Amino acid sequence: MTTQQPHWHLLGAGAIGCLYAGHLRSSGCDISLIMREGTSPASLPIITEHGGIRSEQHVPVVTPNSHAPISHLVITTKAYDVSEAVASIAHLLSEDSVVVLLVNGMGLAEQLAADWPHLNIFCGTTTEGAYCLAPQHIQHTGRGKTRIGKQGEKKPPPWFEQWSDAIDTCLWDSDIEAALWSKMAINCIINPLTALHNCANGELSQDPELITQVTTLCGEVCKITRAAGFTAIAAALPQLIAGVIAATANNRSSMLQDVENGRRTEIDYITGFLLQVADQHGIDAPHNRALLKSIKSHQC
Ligand code: KPL
Repeated sequence: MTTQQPHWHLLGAGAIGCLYAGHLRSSGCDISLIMREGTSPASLPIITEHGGIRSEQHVPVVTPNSHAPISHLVITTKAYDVSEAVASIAHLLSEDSVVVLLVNGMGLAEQLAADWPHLNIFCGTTTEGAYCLAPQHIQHTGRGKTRIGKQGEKKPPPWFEQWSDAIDTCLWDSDIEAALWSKMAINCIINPLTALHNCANGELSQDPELITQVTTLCGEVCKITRAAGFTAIAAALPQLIAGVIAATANNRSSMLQDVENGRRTEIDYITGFLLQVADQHGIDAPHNRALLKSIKSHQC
């Protein structure tokens, strides 16, 4: 007996969203993009450029006014758009709809679960690199790892096989909270510093003033990480940060790109979340607090 493959819907057709939609579609998965009301084409081409090779996948489009129920949803919006985006399609979700939240920062799964307790929420994090050349036209800059998991679930659900077949390195992570924390800790240091100093990630290990700032911020993040119970991550954080800076030396961080394009940043879900945890543990983190303030004063 063959089990029926789920139909996925994707909310948030930015660079990472298009990367997943293109990969899932090209491996034969049934997937539709959820676009704003008024989007007229019944399908859109997703163009991916990678290593000089261009591929194109036509993906069906639906809008929040459509009546198609959503059983499996991937969310790749900006962190601050998640609540409103889910609210716009909440009438299409059912009792046990699966939601895969692949969004920067932390705290969103808890917020979603509080607003829509019936959803079956999984979280993910990725080190895939991509940016938009034009709407639904992306440059895939670097292959990375995607980790998906759900707190307390050791084994992946049946649908995960589709993902591991479609996405180059897609792993089930039975400790997804640690993976999300580790990514957030890295983003707390690299993203605001590169956004404020308008530099590529690699500058953070070249410029003496920036090297000092990385060390100071890292000290505060380590303390909070340890207090939050992620002791192994706290111990490895300085090497982890140095490794990511080296591996992504030519990248312009997502926060720098947001600032350059006049978009709101995701700082509230990165440094903002870290500082909430610091407050819960009575830890002072003046350098991260100052960075949060500077980034917020830069954004419209
Ligand atoms: O995740 C990133 C981001 O830019 O958001 C890093 C790892 C810092 C790579 O640029």
